Amino acid sequence: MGQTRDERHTDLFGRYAADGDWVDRTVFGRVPHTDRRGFLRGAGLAVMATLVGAAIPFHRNMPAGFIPEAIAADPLGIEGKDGLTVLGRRPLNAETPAHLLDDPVTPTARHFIRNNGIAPVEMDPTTWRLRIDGLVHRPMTLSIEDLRERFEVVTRRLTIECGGNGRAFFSPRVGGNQWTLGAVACSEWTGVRLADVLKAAGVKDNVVYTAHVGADTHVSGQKGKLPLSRGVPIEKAMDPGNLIAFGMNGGPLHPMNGAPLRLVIPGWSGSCSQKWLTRIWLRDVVHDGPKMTGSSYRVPEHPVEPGEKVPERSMAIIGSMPVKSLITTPRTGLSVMGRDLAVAGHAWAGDNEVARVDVSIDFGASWQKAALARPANRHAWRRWWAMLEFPRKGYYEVWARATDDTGTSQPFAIAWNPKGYLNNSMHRISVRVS
Ligand SMILES: Nc1nc2c(c(=O)[nH]1)N[C@H]1C(S)=C(S)[C@@H](COP(=O)(O)O)O[C@H]1N2
Ligand SMILES: [Mo]
Repeated sequence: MGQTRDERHTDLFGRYAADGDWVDRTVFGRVPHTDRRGFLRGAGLAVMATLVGAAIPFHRNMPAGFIPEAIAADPLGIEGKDGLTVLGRRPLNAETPAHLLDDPVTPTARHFIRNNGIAPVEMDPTTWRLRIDGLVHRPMTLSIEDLRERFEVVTRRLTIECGGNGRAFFSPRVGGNQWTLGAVACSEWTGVRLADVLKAAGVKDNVVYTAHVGADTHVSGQKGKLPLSRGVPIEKAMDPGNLIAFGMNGGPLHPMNGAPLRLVIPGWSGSCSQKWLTRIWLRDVVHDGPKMTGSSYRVPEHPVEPGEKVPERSMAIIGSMPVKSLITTPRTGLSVMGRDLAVAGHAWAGDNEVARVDVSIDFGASWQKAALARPANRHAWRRWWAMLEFPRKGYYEVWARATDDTGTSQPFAIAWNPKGYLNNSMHRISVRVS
């Protein structure tokens, strides 16, 4: 078992993602079922030396479980990803700093990673199978080749935002990954429409919900236990904007973004977009898989006091994500000479359309309308930009506020909720003018 993994995962982080226990055992000689770690040894020492780029003369002095600075200082260390900030390694979660999200189409290297479990080891597109079953007239098992041949292949720019993006700004603090701004991306996805596949399978009249299954495994290592299995109401599933995707930005999907096959359900919480997709089954009840029940991806039906305990029965499942924007140029903390500054970013609005974006340099006392590019297609984020003029030297903040086509704007302050979802409060950056 260790042998094949050895060959496949050439770096420590790839191995950690695939099998952290194996790494602990091999690199640090951890004593199973205890927290005690042994010493760097044999194969582990060789791996470590490769990673730091040289032999380690004093390796005997390294404390047990020790991660060398050269590795610790590496932001992610995963091939094909660049500039991401790591929030957790097991499961692996990493977000993108706002100023690195400036491209209209998010490069694969900059697409955030949100894993609830451990990515599968096997991601071979030639042997991958997708099962469509449950309440359908014609259950199907499809290869990626079948999908390409039997259905129209389309390419669309689709925004994916994690329901917990912005959680770090809640007060009082709530548990979970402390996402700041960067659990959002708009890559160009290629695949077939989920609706076309479901129509081919023949959705029965009594279907109310989809249920999505992926090939990732639970962090506990328990066999058959899914880390996450979410679904959407059948009406949302039949929206032609949803894709079963096998292509990302003109290439294959990145292993951490669900290779070789995933759902992209734009407009709704990223959790609906199952990665490493192996099965979609149709149900006559609201799906009750892991992360569908309890307080997961649910918010209070009525506003609550910050810190309040909210009973589960007063929590509703999150649907469309709220209107939001980012300032991606310039990065925060900039010092500028001269009085003019170009600012730009993106805006998106779940299943709604972005209607306008405004910017302020005087803490919201007055607003200036930003220019807004057309979206490439529905559910793509829209580029906005503005030219600012500062009246005199000093400290400024640039605030951006998007408004959707229902007239709803981003709030200044956040409506607190127990799990820290849907934080769409305005993004602001600081600028010093000299
Ligand atoms: N199989 C599987 N699919 C998954 C997840 C997961 O943990 N396992 N995480 C979901 C969540 S919560 C989000 S926000 C998106 C993130 O997609 P990304 O990691 O490609 O950015 O994937 C979703 N799909
Ligand atoms: Mo998420």
